[in-house]
Amino acid sequence: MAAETALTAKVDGSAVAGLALAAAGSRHMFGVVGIPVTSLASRAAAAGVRFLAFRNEQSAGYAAAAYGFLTGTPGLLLTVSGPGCVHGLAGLSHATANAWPLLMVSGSCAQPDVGRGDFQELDQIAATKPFAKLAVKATAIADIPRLVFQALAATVSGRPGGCYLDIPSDVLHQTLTQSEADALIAAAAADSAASGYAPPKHKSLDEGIVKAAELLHRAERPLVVFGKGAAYARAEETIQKLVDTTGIPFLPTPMGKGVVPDAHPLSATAARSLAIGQCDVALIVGARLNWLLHFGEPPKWSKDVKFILVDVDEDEIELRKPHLGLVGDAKRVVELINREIKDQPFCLARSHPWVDAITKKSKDNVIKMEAQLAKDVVPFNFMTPLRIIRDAILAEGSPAPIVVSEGANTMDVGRAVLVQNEPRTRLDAGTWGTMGVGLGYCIAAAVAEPKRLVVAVEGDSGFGFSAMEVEIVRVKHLRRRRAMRKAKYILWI
Ligand SMILES: Cc1ncc(C[n+]2csc(CCOP(=O)(O)OP(=O)(O)O)c2C)c(N)n1
Repeated sequence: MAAETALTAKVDGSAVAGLALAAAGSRHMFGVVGIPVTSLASRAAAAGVRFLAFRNEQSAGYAAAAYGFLTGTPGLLLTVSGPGCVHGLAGLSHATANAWPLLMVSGSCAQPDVGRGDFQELDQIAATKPFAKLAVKATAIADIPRLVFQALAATVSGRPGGCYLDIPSDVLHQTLTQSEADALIAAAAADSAASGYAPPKHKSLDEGIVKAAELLHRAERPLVVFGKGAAYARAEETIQKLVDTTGIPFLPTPMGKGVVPDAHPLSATAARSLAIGQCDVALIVGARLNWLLHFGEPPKWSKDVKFILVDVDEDEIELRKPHLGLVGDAKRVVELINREIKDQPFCLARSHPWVDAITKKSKDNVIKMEAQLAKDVVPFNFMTPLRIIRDAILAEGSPAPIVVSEGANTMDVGRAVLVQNEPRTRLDAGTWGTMGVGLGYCIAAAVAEPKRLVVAVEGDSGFGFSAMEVEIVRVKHLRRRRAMRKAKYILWI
């Protein structure tokens, strides 16, 4: 009798959304509540999705974006309608620019009141569309489960990015029975398992893999470059194997740092200009040939360099027109290259002129930088505090702390000085150079990687964009005593 009552009990749209998010595997949601989504947040929390309440949707969005990168699962952002949605656009667009999976869920005004000047009324589909891979609206309660699963799947399919789900307030208040809700959620989960998360089908890679291995083998000055796409794809073991077996020097982009340890002897980070200026074949894995890599063009790169571009998105290959394009998941493609090389192994000796040139240049540059770092300059320049922070981070050992970095000089100098020996341990302003990401990133890192210490190294302007969220880091959602005990160093730059 009790079970029957439970199944015939009515649940509203907020509860159905919370249950669907939980059923799809979501564990955390970042956002700001208010009309009409307060109940959605509490229903989701009751279903097992922890809600992290922020001061501003902008920071909550940056947190959701970083969470997507760190966990490889969609970060959730919840906002109210109108201005809340507009604030959320910062996180939605940042996620899409960085190719990180994020689902923004916003309440919106009641459908019958559209066009009548309702409270916080906005055409939120039109507002979010330019920044989202998919922007959909639930027009009735029965739509919610299917759209939750569809939008979550879209965030991670192909090139990851931001998606948007709009739930009008009348839909949040509609009801159906618990058993109807359960059936809709089960059907949406089954549909998604059948189609949603399946990797996109690409042309056969066989020919391309043989060509890639040949190009690397025949190159006089090969280079492996990897970015945060490789970090997102968990390609660390396969890329390190490639570097170790072939002896090819490597260069990470800022958030690719740590995919192969910075301390590895074949790191070309300290000889970046030489490496990209003189390499004749560059294997680019999970990194775009955008401004961060000087568009792959002279004068930074040689005009004759042959790019082998590995990207999950065919459009990226079309855009860059590399010598050889390989469409696929970074980890899988590099695994195939490793397998091909295993049949015809080659390894550049440390005495190879190219490796030797990079190693020498790196050593010279490191010696120069260490001489600068050794000086205790007071009042602080950028080098002295960053050396103190670097040494403190290295002293933590493994699991390595996650470094959150923003600012102009702070971030640039920090990139050179701070060492990443484990993947996904650097979070910075990213592809868009976005200031304001810092505190949201810290909160995301603390919940996504609870065993790692989080170290924020920020310029005062960057910090000021989201400083108030520090209250959430320290008081609301981390166990205070643990957080305080772990805060061994607080340095202001
Ligand atoms: C959203 C956004 N607004 C503005 C900027 C422009 N901008 C670039 S760096 C910077 C401030 C850097 O200063 P600070 O954080 O103090 O770092 P420092 O240069 O002192 O290391 C600003 C405002 C930006 N990159 N992003």
